[in-house]
Amino acid sequence: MKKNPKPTVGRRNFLKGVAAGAASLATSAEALSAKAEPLQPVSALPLLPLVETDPPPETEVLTEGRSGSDFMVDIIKALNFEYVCSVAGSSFRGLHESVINYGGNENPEFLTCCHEESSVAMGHGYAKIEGKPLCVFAHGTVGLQHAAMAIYNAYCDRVPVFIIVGNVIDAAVRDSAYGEWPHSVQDAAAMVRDYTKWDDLPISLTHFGESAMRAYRIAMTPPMGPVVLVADSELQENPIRDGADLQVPKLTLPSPPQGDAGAVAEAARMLIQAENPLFVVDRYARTQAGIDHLVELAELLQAPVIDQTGRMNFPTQHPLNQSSRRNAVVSESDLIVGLEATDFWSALNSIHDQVHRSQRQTMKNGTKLISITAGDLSTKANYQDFYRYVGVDLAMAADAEATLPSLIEETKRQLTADRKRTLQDRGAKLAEAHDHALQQSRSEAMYAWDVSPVSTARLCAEVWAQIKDEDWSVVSLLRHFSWWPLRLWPFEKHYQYIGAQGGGGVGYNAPASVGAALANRKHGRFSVSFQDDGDLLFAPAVLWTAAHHRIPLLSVMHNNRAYHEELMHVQRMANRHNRGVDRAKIGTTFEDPAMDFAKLAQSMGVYAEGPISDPNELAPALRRAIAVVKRGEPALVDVVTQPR
Ligand SMILES: Cc1ncc(C[n+]2csc(CCOP(=O)(O)OP(=O)(O)O)c2C)c(N)n1
Ligand SMILES: [Mg+2]
Repeated sequence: MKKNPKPTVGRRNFLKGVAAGAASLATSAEALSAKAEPLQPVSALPLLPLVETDPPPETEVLTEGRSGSDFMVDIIKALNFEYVCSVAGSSFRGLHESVINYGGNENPEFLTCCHEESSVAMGHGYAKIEGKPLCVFAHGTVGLQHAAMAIYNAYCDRVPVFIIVGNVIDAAVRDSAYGEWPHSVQDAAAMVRDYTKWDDLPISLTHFGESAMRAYRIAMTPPMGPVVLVADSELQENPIRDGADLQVPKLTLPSPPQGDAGAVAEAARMLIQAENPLFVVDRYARTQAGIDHLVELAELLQAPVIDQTGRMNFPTQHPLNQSSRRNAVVSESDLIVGLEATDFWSALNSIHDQVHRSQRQTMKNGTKLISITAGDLSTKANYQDFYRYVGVDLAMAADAEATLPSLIEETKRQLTADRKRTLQDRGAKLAEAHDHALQQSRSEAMYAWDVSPVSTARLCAEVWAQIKDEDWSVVSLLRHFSWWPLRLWPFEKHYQYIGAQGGGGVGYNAPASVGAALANRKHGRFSVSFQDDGDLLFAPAVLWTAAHHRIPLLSVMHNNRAYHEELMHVQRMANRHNRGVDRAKIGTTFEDPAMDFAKLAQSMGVYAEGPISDPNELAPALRRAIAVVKRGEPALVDVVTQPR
């Protein structure tokens, strides 16, 4: 560890210099009025006159060698973060400077964000592709307040984000000139504690190092989630004490929890004996191996899979994928296995949203249920993202992806040749039903093919025609887009879809798609996002971040000029009261004036075209935008669309 160099300017000499400057100011002021010479630049002017008094005994130290924040960067580097996403904030100015200078602005590289919600949502999207968190720096109060919704989304989605917030904890050193009083907080993480997995406030550098390693482990152990570390500004900015013995602690990630051997054997027995077993999966697969294992198990049993699409879990065009036939397969099943099925209940029931909400159980009475989920290992009380309680017959508090290999082994061990033969029949029927559903989706996609504004299915097909030969990755939500890509395209690889936002917070899609595209960049993948208009309006400046950092991403606007989901809710209420639906537009649409998203994007340095309402203009516009993305930049095509 380097020693701190001695201060180069003593306070007494410094004040002498000030006095000499004052004398020359008097002279030059006289000269100025006599000769009317041009004004000097401000930087050339000496300081204002000061009366020399006895200097205080201590010296004013102006420079130092290493500060605490340099050690914090050693820790951050040891954690292998590629990026820090951040809106600058003085409570972490020490860390900011250390990342870009001491750390050389490489691993991590500082990415300039324009909203803390975007910083965190970029981390959310990035982690879903890369399988690990990126780092976010935020101001401890106002920054974290802005970040809160995105943290909530990541928490509900069980996605790791590593957040460091600055804070001036010692009231005796706060400088009100920089707003440090309103920007300081007794317990910074308190406001997000209900929806983070862990937080800490280290009070020494050794404590910081250990807490950072602990935070990373906790964030990365299923169920994963965001963590917050508070970096006190004094700890960042004070010099590292001479002789301080600072070590970077070792990090080993724990292997994810697997289902107990007895429970796995029992599950295999139940799966083999069932007449019609079914898998329901939601936040199951993190890796390609997760997808491949589910394919292997489903094929072994010739059992259908319903994908609730929280992740890319199962190939969309695999014959056993029965997601579009949910009610039919659920009602036929006598055993249903939930794999990280966060909202298992709604796969087994349906709700009708009428004056009196009604529910209907879809599954047969007597159907047996198994759940394998790491969700059982961590639940909090306040926020209700744990969904309706389901009384299962066998529950494994374990990570489903990590448990599948042993479940496959056990199933193979118990499966007799006789039983295997009978399963083939089941598979053939399911393949036929899958094929039928796919044909139906294709024919539904043809409705209103030529209509203007453009139908969502047509837009989906036009994009497919242009990107199908790329190594593509869909980095957006698809729910508002009638799920068309999942219904029509062959998704097979784990990075081809990133699922939804977890907590349902709008404003996620634009930054998460930039974060996912950032992760895809080094793999040379082509990232495409179907971007809702209302979502982009929350924090559109993430487009500038994409342009500035050369993040290749094709954003195709699903511009229905509305918060259409909310419009439908207001229509539902108007229907309920028999008052007609025409006024439901009030407060839910963006029509007068219509927004120009191409201009918005262009103003931030993003290549953009549109608004396009004629479907025949799509192909050439998409081709031009794709060429831009392929040279390493973001591009946006604004398409005015049908509502859904
Ligand atoms: C932060 C936040 N505010 C409000 C809502 C309520 N909300 C749910 S969907 C929606 C509409 C979003 O509009 P857009 O992204 O354009 O999608 P569309 O429904 O038009 O397809 C809104 C406002 C929310 N989910 N999150
Ligand atoms: Mg919209």
